[in-house]
Amino acid sequence: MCRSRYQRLVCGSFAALLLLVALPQAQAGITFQANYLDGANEGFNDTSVYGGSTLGAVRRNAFEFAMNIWGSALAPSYAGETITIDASFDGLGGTSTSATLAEAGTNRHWDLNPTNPLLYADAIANHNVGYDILVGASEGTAIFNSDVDGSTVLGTKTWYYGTDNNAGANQIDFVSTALHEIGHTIGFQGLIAQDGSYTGSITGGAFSEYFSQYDYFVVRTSDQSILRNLSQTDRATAITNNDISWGGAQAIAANGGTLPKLYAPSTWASGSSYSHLDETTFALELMSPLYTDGTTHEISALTMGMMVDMGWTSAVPEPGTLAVWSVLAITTSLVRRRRRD
Ligand SMILES: [Ca+2]
Ligand SMILES: [Ca+2]
Ligand SMILES: [Ca+2]
Ligand SMILES: [Zn+2]
Repeated sequence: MCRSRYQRLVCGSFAALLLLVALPQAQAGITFQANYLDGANEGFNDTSVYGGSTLGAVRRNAFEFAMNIWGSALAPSYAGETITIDASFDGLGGTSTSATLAEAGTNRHWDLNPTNPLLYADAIANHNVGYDILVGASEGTAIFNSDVDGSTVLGTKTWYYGTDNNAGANQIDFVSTALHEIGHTIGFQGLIAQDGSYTGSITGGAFSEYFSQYDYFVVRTSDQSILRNLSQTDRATAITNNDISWGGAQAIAANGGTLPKLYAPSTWASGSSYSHLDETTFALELMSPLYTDGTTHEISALTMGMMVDMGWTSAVPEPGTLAVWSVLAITTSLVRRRRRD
């Protein structure tokens, strides 16, 4: 059933998905491109000799390989649909046994319907409306930890920049990490805080708090209440009590009819809790919070189901709604992926 405007969009996206299945050659995919922010001779521009190439070139090749996997997996809603990611390598620190591998997120959210406190990550907003809302502005940011390649952080472990998913025992697969972070940049990211409040806000907006297209689908596992409809206190309890799951129809179907469990350890982990699949249940899933040896380069049906639930491949809305968008005046925090040995 399609009742609200939002649900109509989801139904439209399902029709588009069926078309994609029937006519795969007709879909060109979405173009992902990187805007490398590193300085001369560091990060993605590092000129150190690496194999027969340079370290920077090898890093760029691996990141672009990951972007192309996402680009092929998503169907465009308009000609030339492009997602630009600000990408860099920076020292994010860590210890010999634990480190943030990378962090990423959308660069902004958009309010597509002022009568509803629902915000869309930039890339999904573009996809929904059928054009680039803010031309010239990158949609997301991904920062990778350059310290991993040093001898202190995670000891002798280093990044593996090959694209063949063949990282050695002492290596961390960069492509799978990049795939994970790109997922965050295109909307796999909630706006809830540890205290159960939503951090989205709009200057002059009609609502006191706003939630994202990700928050829209989170439910309390124990009674399947929609999380955003609970009191702030009850939300705070659920997100630190292993009691949240994904309530979107496409992902549930991809998970065999069971609501996919989300990561909600008893101790709130900023950047990890809530905005990932549950680590214990889904250790090898792309969007689990911890890097696990054996992670693949596959965007699973479960992950794609969550993306479709959130609006990817949805149809372009009616032109009559185009005049009402407003800019969200918040800076979005970044979501992290960690390594723990
Ligand atoms: Ca840098
Ligand atoms: Ca843009
Ligand atoms: Ca290291
Ligand atoms: Zn993550």
